[in-house]
Amino acid sequence: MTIRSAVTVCIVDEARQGPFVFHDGLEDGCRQAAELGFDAVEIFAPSADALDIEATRALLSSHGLECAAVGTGAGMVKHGLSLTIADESQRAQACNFVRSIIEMGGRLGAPAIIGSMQGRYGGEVSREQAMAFLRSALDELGEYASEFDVPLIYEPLNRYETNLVNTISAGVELLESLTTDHVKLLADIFHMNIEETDIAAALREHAGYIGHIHYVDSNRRAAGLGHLDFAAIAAAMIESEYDGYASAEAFPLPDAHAAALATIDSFRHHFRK
Ligand code: LER
Ligand code: MN
Repeated sequence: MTIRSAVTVCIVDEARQGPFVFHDGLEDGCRQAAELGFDAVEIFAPSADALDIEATRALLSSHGLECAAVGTGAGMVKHGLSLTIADESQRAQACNFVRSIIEMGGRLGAPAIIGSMQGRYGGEVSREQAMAFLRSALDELGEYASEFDVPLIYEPLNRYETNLVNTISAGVELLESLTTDHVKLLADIFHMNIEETDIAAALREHAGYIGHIHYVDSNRRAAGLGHLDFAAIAAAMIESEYDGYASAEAFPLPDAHAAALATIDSFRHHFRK
């Protein structure tokens, strides 16, 4: 059983204000992550073409880093797409965008994350219809991910970002309704702080379904810079034998270096004692 540390690197211009620690290019992010002793980086890229896979592998290995995961949110942020959008051809485009990111991640040994690309129901699309679109996309994309020997990571989001799946238990219900078993959940502690009754209890109860964790505090600052009880959260992760990354998807506050440093300090304090 191992819990490994990761930190986010965003190279999407449109997401400069987003909750990612490093925003100054992949080389800079990898150098700083390695200097601080992280095991991995999580990469948020504008498209699959934006990364030269061989060069990225070389960069990661020169720093002794793994790729923890890759984000698909640029499909929403840059192109306004989602897997539950009413228009069939736009849904197909969304699916193709995610497929391309799954392939990019797969070639780096990393799973892709479906977060904001799940979209939301409303207007012409009923809740039932949106959930049917989402299930069909996750079934197809989960099977595609398995071709690269990685899971697909699905992330419940708080109520202000989606009206589809807000809690880990609702995520488990969704996974149980799929035909593929290659989809795992992302437990984002920031979203959980808004939606769960008890964060540590939810992590314990649904441990078998959780494949990735966004390790971040109540205010979306680095762990330790908000008001969450990370001793209880870490104990739940350790005792439920979580085997995956604790990845800092946090705002670069007060600056990127300080956010990364606070994260790795919290990580070492709770997981490497
Ligand atoms: C969005 O709020 C989020 O948490 C990301 O990980 C998913 O796009
Ligand atoms: Mn997240």
